[in-house]
Amino acid sequence: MKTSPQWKSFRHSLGSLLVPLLLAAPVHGMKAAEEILLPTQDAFVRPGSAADNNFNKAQIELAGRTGDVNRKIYLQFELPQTASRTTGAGLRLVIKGVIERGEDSPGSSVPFKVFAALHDSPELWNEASITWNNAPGNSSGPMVADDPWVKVGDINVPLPLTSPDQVIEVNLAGLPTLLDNGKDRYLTLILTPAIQKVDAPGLYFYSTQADGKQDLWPALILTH
Ligand SMILES: [Ca+2]
Repeated sequence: MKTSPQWKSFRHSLGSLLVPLLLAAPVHGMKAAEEILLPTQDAFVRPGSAADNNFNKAQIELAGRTGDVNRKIYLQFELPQTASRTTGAGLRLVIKGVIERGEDSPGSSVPFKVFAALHDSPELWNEASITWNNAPGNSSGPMVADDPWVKVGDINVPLPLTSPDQVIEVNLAGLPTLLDNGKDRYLTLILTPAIQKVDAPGLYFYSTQADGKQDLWPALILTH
């Protein structure tokens, strides 16, 4: 995947975040380069009465609620040849809004986890047909992903949000090892809630269906 146009657009909108990173490299005598990958597929899934429904929408939703309003996110990336040299990784997401908590919930944050696995075919799942019932790695419950997925990072997003279109970046500390050891070309990240409570708050993020808003799409940032 070519990086330049994407990189430029991100630099334009998120320059305040990237510039310090870029400036830091020569100071430390490193030649770190950042590669920004956009998902080739993204969707979310819900259990229960929605378990056979496909949610390939302009937003991807995550929530640690119980029952059929629980939500997991699936993101797929096509990896570049340089992926095996990755030394650091982060998942950038732009929050479009909050799935409000119910009156009975004390929730003041949204903790979630990111699981990763490599695979050799982009057809492992498709954003237009994935459901809770046919999603790979989804037989062990709402807060985990099956083997061979491994947890590579987590985050706890405090509420209320600090700004419209708030940007978060999940440090995927476990991903470089996975990329170094694997040869397969496709990466699927599964985002699961880290809690499960009735009416727990959730988040929804811009997806790649947010037309003309590429700056707001999910992005995997690889440093190598
Ligand atoms: Ca999608």
